Amino acid sequence: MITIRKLEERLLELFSSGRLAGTVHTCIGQEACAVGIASALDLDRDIVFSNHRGHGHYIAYSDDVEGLIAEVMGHPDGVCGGIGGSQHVQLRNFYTNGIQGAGAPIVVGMALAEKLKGTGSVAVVNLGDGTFGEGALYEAMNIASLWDVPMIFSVEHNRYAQTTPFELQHAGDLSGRGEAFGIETHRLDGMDVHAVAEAASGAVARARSSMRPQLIFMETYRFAPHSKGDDFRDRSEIERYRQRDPINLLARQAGLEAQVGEIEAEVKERLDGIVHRLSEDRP
Ligand SMILES: Cc1ncc(C[n+]2csc(CCOP(=O)(O)OP(=O)(O)O)c2C)c(N)n1
Ligand SMILES: [Mg+2]
Repeated sequence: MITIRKLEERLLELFSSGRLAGTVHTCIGQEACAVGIASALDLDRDIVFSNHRGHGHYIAYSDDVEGLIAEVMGHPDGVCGGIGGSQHVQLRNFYTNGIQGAGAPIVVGMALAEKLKGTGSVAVVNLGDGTFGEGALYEAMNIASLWDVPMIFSVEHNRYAQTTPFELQHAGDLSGRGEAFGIETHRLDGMDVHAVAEAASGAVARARSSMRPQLIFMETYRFAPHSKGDDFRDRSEIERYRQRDPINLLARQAGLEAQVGEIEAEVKERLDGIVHRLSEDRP
């Protein structure tokens, strides 16, 4: 989680100094969602299909910090040769797509293919609350449930789509949308990595054994702007959520508060080395 946090902060710095190609959407504040879900997967066979805010999902899946930074810098050592950028990252069974909701029907097909091949794989699609405005998501939920597809709808409810609060976009209860299609739903605190890991491990096991889709609905918050500077949220609201910082929460739970600084320093050294090498070696 600290690696993801520090990587995202570094990407924002690199963006400000004009060293990134394209855009970035950071997941600062949402690290527990990415790490908790990845901890429940069998990374040799399960599939992850991420969205525009996918750096944390990718690092939790691969720990490929260098491949991601290089990719976002447009460097040929990037995981996709520096031509995909932040929103088009692919490695082994990890994919991203920046079009909201596009991953959902694709994952239905991927997970169905795995079911037909008998591999026992489960596929996860990462979604934001704003993406509940996309019709393709409901078509995906319908077929996933109707055809018993072993997949997880992983929802990070950070309360906003860009700067629009969810209450101004959606009528009714977002967390119950999957249940309308008969999809078992797990609601939890997305700031608590243990809660996410526990719910995800149960949901993944159920999807694998019963072939029934599952929905994990995580209440979370993003501390940084949607992308770089576009933020109209109330400062006091951001401050309130910062009190529930998932890294501090985990450090407290684990009694590791004294070690956080040390881990941050190690991560910083790793990032410094990578950025230095990529900057020197720029083609
Ligand atoms: C189909 C489509 N429409 C609009 C956009 C532009 N866009 C990118 S992210 C975003 C908001 C997404 O909100 P949410 O699903 O809540 O995810 P979050 O950014 O909060 O993680 C929008 C409108 C897009 N990428 N795809
Ligand atoms: Mg959102």
